Amino acid sequence: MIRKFMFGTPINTEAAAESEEAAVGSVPFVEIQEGGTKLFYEMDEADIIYGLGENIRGINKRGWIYESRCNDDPQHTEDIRALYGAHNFFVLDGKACFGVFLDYPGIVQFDMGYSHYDRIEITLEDANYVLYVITGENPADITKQFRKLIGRSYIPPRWAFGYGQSRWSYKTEEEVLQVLENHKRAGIPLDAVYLDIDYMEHYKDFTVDKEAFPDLKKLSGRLACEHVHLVPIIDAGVKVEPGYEVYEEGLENGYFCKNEDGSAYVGAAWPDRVHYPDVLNANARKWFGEKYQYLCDMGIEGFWNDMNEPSIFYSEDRLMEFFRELENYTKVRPDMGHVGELRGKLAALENNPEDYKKIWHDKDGKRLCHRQMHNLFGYNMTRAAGEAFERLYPDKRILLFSRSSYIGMHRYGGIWTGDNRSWWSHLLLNIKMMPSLNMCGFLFSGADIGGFGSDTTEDLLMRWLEFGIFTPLLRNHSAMYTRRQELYAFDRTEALAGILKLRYRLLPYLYSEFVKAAVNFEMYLAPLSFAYPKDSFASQVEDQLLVGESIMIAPVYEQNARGRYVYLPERMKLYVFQREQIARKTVLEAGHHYIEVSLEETAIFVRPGHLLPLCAGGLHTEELDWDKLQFLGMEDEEASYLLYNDDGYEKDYENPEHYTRLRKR
Ligand code: MIG
Repeated sequence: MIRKFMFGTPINTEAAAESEEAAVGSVPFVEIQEGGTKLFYEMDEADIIYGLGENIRGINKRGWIYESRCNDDPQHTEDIRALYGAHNFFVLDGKACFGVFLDYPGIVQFDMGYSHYDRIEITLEDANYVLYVITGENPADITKQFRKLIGRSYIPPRWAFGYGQSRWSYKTEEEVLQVLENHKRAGIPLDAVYLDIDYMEHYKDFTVDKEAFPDLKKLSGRLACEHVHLVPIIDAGVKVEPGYEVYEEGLENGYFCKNEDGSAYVGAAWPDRVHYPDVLNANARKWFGEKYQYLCDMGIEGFWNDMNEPSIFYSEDRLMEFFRELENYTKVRPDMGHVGELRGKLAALENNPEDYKKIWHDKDGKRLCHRQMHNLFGYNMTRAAGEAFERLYPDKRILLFSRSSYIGMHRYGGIWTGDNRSWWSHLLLNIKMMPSLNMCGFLFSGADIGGFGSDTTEDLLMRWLEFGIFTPLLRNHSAMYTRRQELYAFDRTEALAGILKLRYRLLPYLYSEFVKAAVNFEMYLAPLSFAYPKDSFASQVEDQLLVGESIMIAPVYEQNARGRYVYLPERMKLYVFQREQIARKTVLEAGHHYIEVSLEETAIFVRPGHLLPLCAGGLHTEELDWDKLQFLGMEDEEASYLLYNDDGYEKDYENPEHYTRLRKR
């Protein structure tokens, strides 16, 4: 059951797709204080907290303080509080079992047992919000109700489930063709090559650098013949440059975010001085979204939206102030204190909370300060594109994912988890974060495989791929100046390619499970406890996941490990794949086991009563043969599988023709 409570005059975020009637009576479970800006709950010793979407730490969120404040922070260390998204939904499971969704676009602190291990303390900046309290049988049931409330998750075209190769940046047409060629030559599956900011002319959105990419349409056509898609990046900031069409149009129509005096707000990002499109304003949103057509006309069918927290490298006032202060330093006798001070001041130039107070939006005819609705920006930038695609290409799915997000955005696009590092701990973080994202509706998601920052190693990339092949978004991306991370940059290219080949063999299952999860408001990647709610050990397992209805995975995420401990809540059949081929299989009883999984191996556990369909594989999603499937599962039992498939672009997901009930022969 969902109960909705309104406090003050909330900003309409459109996070919920269904409009519930506000409930009368008092809020159950949580105690509300300080005029509504503080929420409390006393936890029991064994209570578990699930959810909060994109955040650091575990599946169980208890014991840390998280902040919903969309932030461009590339340091995803254990001690930070905020990442790029704001996902205010969690489920408490223990003595009581309930879900809370705080539909509030301002900044929120979720103290989940940080100040006091037994206490949840939620702090909002003001008391204008909608609170949903959801009760149900267990976390899975509550999550499903929540997902229905917020509406169906975005479903990308089928090719987007293929492998994508990215780098900041492939700077020229030749380089892109080289990437394609290298994949072909080495027999590495490939469905997409990503373009980072350098394809643009001086980082101007909706332009192409003519010298580096003389004919992008021709290039995308050439790639399309090879079943490969080009996926360009779009940044939130529009370059301030007289004569540049997007800038001129935006300025003329008042479509940019403003200062208090009504002039366009100036921030800074890659193009240097930028204006931010006021995507909270419906007209500006329509305008900005339709700009994507410029690239669609060149055959582009996918985009990633970046810098949309929005990121502000510096504001001019603050930088000038800093310069003035620097002059004072010339008059002092220098010491260590000054160095520390200066470092602090320099760091404070970036994404300064005070700057967000100076930005104004024009939402539904009202002028509102950005600070109150900071967490809606990335959501609405991506919504701008999603809505435009819906109008311009109603019959076609287009790939779209964003860095910043808020619940509600999950209907328009997916997310990637931003600037992680080539660290083993970030592989584990990826594993733990996925189910929380799924709970909040972000099914189409994934991390930069191999790690974005820092130098990767072959074994890290291999282990990461062995997990990444189960995440819907499967993209290898790395930062400038880091070690090359393409699969052909290592000694064991064939083994790395083999793991991707396993992904393609699994695609009929993974795609089918993904679409069914979206349509039925289910989890695609789930914690074990969602399927085994009565198993008290299962709820403590943080490094194994269920992928759809048929399988459990237990990735290896430690360097030099040749296996790992695994917990089986019930009897399962273990298949160990060496690259894309089955190397061994065995039935394991419920309980604790140590399993051997060498570097080139991937372990998949098939649940009893379920089947895992497997196709022959291919080098592009277009090449897969969905009619010839092999079934993995227990030999001695009856089982069937409901397979979903479509033409990869159409949107009639409920059409019964897309579903086939398969049985083992
Ligand atoms: O300030 O476009 O998260 O994926 O490669 C960095 C360059 C801007 C951040 C994104 C990353 C991308 C990078 N961008």
